[in-house]
Amino acid sequence: MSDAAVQLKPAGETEREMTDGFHLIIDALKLNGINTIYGVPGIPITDFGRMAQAAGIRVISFRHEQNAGNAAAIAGFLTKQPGICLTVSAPGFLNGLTALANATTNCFPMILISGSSEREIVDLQQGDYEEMDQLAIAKPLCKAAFRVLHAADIGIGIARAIRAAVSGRPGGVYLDLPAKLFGQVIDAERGTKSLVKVIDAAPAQIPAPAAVKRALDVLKSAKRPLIILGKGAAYAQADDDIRALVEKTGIPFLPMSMAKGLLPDTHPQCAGAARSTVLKDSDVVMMIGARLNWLLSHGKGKTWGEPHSKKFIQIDIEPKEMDSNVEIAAPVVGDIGSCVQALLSGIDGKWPAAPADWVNTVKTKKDENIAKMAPRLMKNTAPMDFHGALGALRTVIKERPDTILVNEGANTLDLARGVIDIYKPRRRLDVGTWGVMGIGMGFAIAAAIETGKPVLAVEGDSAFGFSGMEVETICRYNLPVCVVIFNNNGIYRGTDTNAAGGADPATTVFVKGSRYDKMMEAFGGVGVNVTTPDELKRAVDAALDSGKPTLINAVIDPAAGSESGRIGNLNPQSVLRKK
Ligand SMILES: Cc1ncc(C[n+]2csc(CCOP(=O)(O)OP(=O)(O)O)c2C)c(N)n1
Ligand SMILES: [Mg+2]
Repeated sequence: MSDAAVQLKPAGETEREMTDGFHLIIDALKLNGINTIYGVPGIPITDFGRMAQAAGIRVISFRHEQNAGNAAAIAGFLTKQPGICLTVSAPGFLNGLTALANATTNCFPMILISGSSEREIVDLQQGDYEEMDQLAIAKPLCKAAFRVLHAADIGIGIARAIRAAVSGRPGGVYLDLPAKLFGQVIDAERGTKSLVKVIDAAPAQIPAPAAVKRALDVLKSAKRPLIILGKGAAYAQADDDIRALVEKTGIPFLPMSMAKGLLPDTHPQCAGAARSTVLKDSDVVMMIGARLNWLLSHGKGKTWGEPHSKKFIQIDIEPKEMDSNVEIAAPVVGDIGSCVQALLSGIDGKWPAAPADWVNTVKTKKDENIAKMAPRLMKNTAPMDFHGALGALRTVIKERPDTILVNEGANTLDLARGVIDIYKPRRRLDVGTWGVMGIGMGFAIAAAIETGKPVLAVEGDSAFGFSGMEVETICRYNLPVCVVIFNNNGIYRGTDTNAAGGADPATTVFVKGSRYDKMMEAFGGVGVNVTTPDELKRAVDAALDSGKPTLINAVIDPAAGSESGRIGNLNPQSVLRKK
């Protein structure tokens, strides 16, 4: 008998134990091991949040649903269980929807659960409170969308949502729960029986032996092989096997942003610092959980050297990913853990060592680039430039490799990605496939909650603004999060001027000399203003030692950044631009 059941005594009937939608949803989530909800309260889900908390689920209340949604999404990435975001109807739902779409794009398993208004009124468009046909709107933006109308279907509805989120290629799922459902009463025994425990939510998908053999043959034939690790590889939690595959083959590897740390960036085979060389000059490229999208220049063009000069091996759970941009010579379709295991079993003592001339070429280039960068990272000037400040943070992470780094911005993102070495899997969380601003505080909060590890969020001043109010949430839950704001007075730079010469500032600049640290102090956290790399390092060390919510305003030279960081080439140009 469910402890959540309520006692009702309908007139003229013998006493029956009853339950309702509120309790069944909670029971269904708990039955499936879901113990955290990220959300914002309001009609019709306020009481649900209270009851979930009372029932032992951790309910983390945010200041804006997009941040709660981003938290849920990254919780999904870190745990391989769907992260849950809970919102109110129409506007709350829409606020959460950006995060749901972003989760789907990045293949993070997440379920957006939104309360919704009266179906009968919504469907006749009679103007209900927060009226919106949410299911129809969510559908094209996520992997699957479901609505539950009857309390007896809650078990199945939640089971479908969980399975859709984590099986195959993970993604976002929308679950629509109309207000009326929460209060619907049914017999408790029937309710309990209706719940579904999802067995093997993400079944292994074993690659075909012929596909594995084809891949090994192509790999063996390579003269200049390269392995690219994507965030799918980080998600898979097949860390030991991936490392073994890379090390047994001796092939240089290039980690995509969120795959950094699967093997340490300081690993002798890491080609991160020789990126352009390995992309251009390799002849066989094996991608593990990485897609040939814009982040890899679609697998063609100048970045990739001579046209048709390469053979691609691609490991992905989604068959449709193959040939998405260029021909894939050896597609291996299956879950990454199973695929890597299968490849490993074909790599025996007779496997040829990676060609020495290629390995040496990559090493020479990499050493050259690292040496070029080194002096820039040691500059201890005020105001700081990006490299000087990042040099300090690079040492922090080297000394504290367990820390989870969250990172967003333009220059702040692109330069930190290159400068800060990551040593362990899933310790770098960032803007992902879309390069979206606003993930910062949501990711930082969920990272702290899901892992219990210290979090360092390195934020452009613009990037931070998208989720900045959540510093109150960080203080409220007393999370070990240290936010560092690279304050260069604006987007890309703080030096632009209004070409019309009027009183309005330029479109990319902010209030000069802002003190973001005072925001943290407003909520009882620690705020620090720093102007040199030494001060920055001391302040971050103190924050991570104390575990206290801290925000460090790091004053960066407003002229130091470049337009759009490293991707300025994507800006369209007016041919009519006046001098
Ligand atoms: C949701 C969203 N809106 C707008 C953008 C465009 N955008 C890209 S980077 C950026 C902010 C860059 O400024 P900042 O975070 O201060 O980084 P900086 O280059 O100054 O270090 C913006 C607004 C985006 N990527 N995502
Ligand atoms: Mg900035």
